[in-house]
Amino acid sequence: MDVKVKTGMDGLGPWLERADAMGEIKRITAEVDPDLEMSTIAYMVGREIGSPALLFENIKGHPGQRALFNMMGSSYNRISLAIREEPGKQGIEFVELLKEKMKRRLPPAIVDAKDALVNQNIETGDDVDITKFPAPKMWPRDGGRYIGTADALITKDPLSGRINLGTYRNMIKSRNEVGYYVSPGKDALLDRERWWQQGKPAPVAAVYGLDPLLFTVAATSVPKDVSEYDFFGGINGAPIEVFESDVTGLLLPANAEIIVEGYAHPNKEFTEGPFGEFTGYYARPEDSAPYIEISTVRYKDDPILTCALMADWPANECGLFWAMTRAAKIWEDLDSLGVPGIRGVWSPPEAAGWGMTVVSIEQRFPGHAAQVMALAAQCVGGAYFSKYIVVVDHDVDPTQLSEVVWAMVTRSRPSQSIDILRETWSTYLDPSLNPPEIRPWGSKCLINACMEFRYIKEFSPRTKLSKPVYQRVGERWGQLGFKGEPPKVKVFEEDEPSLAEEDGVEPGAPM
Ligand SMILES: Cc1cc2nc3c(=O)[nH]c(=O)nc-3n(C[C@H](O)[C@H](O)[C@H](O)COP(=O)(O)O)c2cc1C
Ligand SMILES: [Mn+2]
Repeated sequence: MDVKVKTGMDGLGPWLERADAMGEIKRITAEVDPDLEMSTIAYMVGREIGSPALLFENIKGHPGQRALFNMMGSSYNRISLAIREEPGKQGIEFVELLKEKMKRRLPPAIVDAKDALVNQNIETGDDVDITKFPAPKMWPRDGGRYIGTADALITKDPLSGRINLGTYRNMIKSRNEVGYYVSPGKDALLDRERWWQQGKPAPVAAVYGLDPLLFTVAATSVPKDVSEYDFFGGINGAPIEVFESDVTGLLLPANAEIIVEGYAHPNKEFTEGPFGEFTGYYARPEDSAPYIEISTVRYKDDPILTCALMADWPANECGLFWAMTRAAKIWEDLDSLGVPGIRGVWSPPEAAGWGMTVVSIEQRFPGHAAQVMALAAQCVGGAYFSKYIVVVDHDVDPTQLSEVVWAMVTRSRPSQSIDILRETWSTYLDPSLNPPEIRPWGSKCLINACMEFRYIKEFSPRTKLSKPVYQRVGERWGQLGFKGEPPKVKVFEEDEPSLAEEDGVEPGAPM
């Protein structure tokens, strides 16, 4: 097909160029086997925080094809580029910035299909062969090759027309069939069921090489009636370019690397999995899953397949970016509910990205901490999978697990401070839910690790440094015989916060 190439502002290319210029991309030109070898290298490199993205350029059995692993990994630099920011921010500052960006929504811009980069190559019918792409087998006990990991599955709600993007694992079934596993409650499943209820096959597309921002929004829980395309536009600051497919009618990203498209039929399933998951386990035994009968494959010239290894932290590619967007979305949810006093939200990447939420607050009124932990546990951004929700005071840095644990053991009383929520939204992928028949129902532990508000005035004062003395010592740090910068300290005696704000309530005052 003769394509008039329009240079996409979005897509993997512009990001890759910038990350490359920053020295964040490591090219591997030696021959590597897609069968366990790419993933083993990714795991080994991923053990180091901040390790580079890996572009495999010489893949056994797939001459001329390329695969990108550890796209964002545990690197703030590459995640910053993905959200269209200069590197520099991390921790709570980063989450707060992303939260503000998430508040904006911009619908996609529809471009002509012939201008779409991804339409440089279009294959249909007997020409469809997805096995030519270098899909990896990630873990020794995986049930097959997973072409879709750092991907976005595109579906549509037949009633509202809302286009959904979600990241789902896609295992190759054959040259023109690919499975997709969806946990209960996810939008791709709800969309599929609506088509099937109407007795129609469900239109599905899957993007296998994509802008890391598209991957990010596809992997984040956003409201079910809002398209992830709108979130992309908001964070990007400009709409994503899409075209309307003449095959399924779905809106597809114009600047994607690879897109497959077709229909999933009711009652057509195959044995999918097992798959080494984000929890660090082969969590769901092999079971049946629907698949897409692929009628059309589109790809850019020299496409790059994006892949995400799922593993224990820090080699878990669902670690840092997932934690950042999840924390930002929870914070945005709390803001939109009008909950005051939120100083920071964190989702420790160590906790399989989604296992734990920490919120730091400035306590303002009786019941404030309990309100925050209940809402953080069940809001749109926070409800899925998470097991431990901890609320801490604002003198505790939620990004520092050592400080969080210290607050838990010094400020919470297990007999008073812990609530359990039962029968919550979880997944077949949680290895702790046994016997497996109880899946996908989970439970959540809410821990109030704040100083008890009722006694906050009498609460044993925390030992804090005197600021003038700290500064004096800092100035003499070298003279005292120490090397380097003096350690940073954030909490001082002088900074004792005012507990009664204008619109707050005096602690202990009757309501
Ligand atoms: C690399 C990666 C792989 C994922 N694989 C799956 C999967 O196979 N099944 C699933 O239900 N969720 C999976 N998820 C989580 C979903 O992408 C996530 O819950 C998303 O918010 C779903 O969006 P949706 O409900 O809008 O479709 C994965 C996430 C990542 C980052
Ligand atoms: Mn969705």
